[in-house]
Amino acid sequence: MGAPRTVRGVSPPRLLRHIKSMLLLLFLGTYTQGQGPGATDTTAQMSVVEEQPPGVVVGVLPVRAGYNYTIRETSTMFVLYPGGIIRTLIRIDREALPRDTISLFVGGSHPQLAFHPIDVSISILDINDNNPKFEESTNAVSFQEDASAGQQQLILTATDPDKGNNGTIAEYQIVSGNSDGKFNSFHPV
Ligand SMILES: [Ca+2]
Ligand SMILES: [Ca+2]
Repeated sequence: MGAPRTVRGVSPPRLLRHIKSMLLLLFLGTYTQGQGPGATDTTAQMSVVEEQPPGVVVGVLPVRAGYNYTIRETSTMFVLYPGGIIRTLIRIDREALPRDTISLFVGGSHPQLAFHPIDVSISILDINDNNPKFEESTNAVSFQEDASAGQQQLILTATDPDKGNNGTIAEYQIVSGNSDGKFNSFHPV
């Protein structure tokens, strides 16, 4: 057995301290990248619940003093107020949008300092504002007159454009025309 292994003449206890120092530097470097002004003030994530009246505050951008900010492409849904305040311009219907998240590019200009871009991502949050609908208003099924109990016929399922639980159909009910109780409905799992 030879002497304990060393790296570039660094003995094991020193090597351990060396590794610890490197890890600490790596951690601080990563932390600074994630938290520093260079990373956080050029992006902004916010959200707003759909179907609210126009003028609702969506969020506040990380603006810099002395800058003048504008939304670079005209937005039909959001407006930027002094101080970096973003408000809705219209009542937003999530179901009418091609996607749930809207991206805005906001630019800040300053007479002396560098351009300050901010990528803004706004999530439109769902409310349960739609009822399930059948694609066809009528759905014809037929049973033999002498059919035994328990015979089944499928009807087309309904759809609900809301998201997640808001758009999940838990059960179907026969609401009229079954006064003598000859039929029953159930939702196949
Ligand atoms: Ca719904
Ligand atoms: Ca909805």
